[in-house]
Amino acid sequence: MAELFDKILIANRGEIALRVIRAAREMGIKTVAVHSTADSDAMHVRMADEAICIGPPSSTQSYLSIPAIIAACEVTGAQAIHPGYGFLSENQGFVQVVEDHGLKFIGPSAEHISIMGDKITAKDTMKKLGVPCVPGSDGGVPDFETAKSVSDAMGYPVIIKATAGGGGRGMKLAKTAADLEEAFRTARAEGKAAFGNDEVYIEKYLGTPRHIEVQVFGDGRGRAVHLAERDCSLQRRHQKVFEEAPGPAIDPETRARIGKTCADAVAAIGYEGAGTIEFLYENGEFFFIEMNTRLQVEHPVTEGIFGIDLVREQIRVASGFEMSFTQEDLEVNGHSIEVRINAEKLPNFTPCPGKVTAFHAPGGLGVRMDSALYTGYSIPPYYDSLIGKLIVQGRDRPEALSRLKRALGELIIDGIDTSVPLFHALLEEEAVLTGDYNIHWLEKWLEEKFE
Ligand code: MV4
Repeated sequence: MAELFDKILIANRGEIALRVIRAAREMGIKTVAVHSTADSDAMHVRMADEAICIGPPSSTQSYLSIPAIIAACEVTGAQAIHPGYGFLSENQGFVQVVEDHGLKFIGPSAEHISIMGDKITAKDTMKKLGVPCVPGSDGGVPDFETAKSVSDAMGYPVIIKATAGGGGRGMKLAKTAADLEEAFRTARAEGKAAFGNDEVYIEKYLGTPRHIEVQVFGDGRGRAVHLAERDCSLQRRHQKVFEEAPGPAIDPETRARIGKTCADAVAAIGYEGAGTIEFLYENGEFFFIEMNTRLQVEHPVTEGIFGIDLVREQIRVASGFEMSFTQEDLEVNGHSIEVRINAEKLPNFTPCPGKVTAFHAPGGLGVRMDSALYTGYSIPPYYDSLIGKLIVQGRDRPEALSRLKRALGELIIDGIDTSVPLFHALLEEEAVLTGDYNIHWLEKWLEEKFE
């Protein structure tokens, strides 16, 4: 008989730490926060049942310190660790250490993290599981001669990607054969310098795709479901700014088909917990690019359209329970949109930490504000600039959009600059109102608007 943990430790900070504490509390599970000396006054420290200081401000010496986090579990008697996103959430070495100490990592196995962390292995695995992939080299490309013959045969443009990269790091575009040598050599050099791995692979470059990602969830024992897709095409420098579910370009039949493909794939490998399968979507076709083996920042839009608590399910399966629903129970309801609120000054998105002199979260029907801000809080300069996520839910996309505009109008964050003005401006744009955008739309718009 499975039994829930009585105490879990959250190896993260900010809004995602609160997000995990909330799920745990509803399940009757006690929570331990960890924090750096810069975060003594942070909301996650106040909200958790217990808090432990694990080091100085620098992430490497605190939120990324494996020994400090393991010691905090031992001191408090926490039985499991939720990593949130970022920090140690996709670190297979950490998962191994956690397991070696008889603790449970709330997330997938070290092996699954490792398979998906290497982008060539990930693609090869997905291809064998019947997931449609971007055409390209089969595996790594060892030298320029191979790069040339693969690319010439496929046709240009092509993109060279570092196998240890991902999320836009270590990619080089070759528009024509003349650009190939330079792109190949720099991709390798950057892979070597950034990740200590110079292995690269080649893909056909897709010109104007959308970024569509399918949410999957597995119980670690061969059962898995999909929870439809999110369209996260509105990005700047590989940072998402506006995400929605379901995808405005995806019809129910397409959703069911790609969703089943993804669910079957993760079921086949015995995947545990939440995962995201990322695709480029162009001319009605999906092309796998990467899989993220963590809960993502934008998971609330999926929770919105299904009315399901993904963190609760993560904790359930980690403690050996079944998921609380099956695929048949899952039905898309309405439309959900998230905007990421960053402590940044436009037009250059310069990080802008400092004291929040007033904070008021919007409310009302269909409004969710996930944020660790409070009036009087000083945002430290050491961490990510995400300070909140405003998520709205409507019966359909137009209702979600008007609700978003209304909620943004209610939001008060005084004392610092934020990305809120960007969203007021975006909500005046025809392409945003119709959902007719691709991965390049936002950067082009910013260039024209601010340049
Ligand atoms: C691509 C691509 C076009 N063709 N691959 C960027 C992040 C990483 N996850 C994959 N990325 C891309 N891969 C092929 N074969 C264009 C991008 C890309 C992109 C993808 C998703 C969202 C925003 C993007 C912005 C620029 C480039």
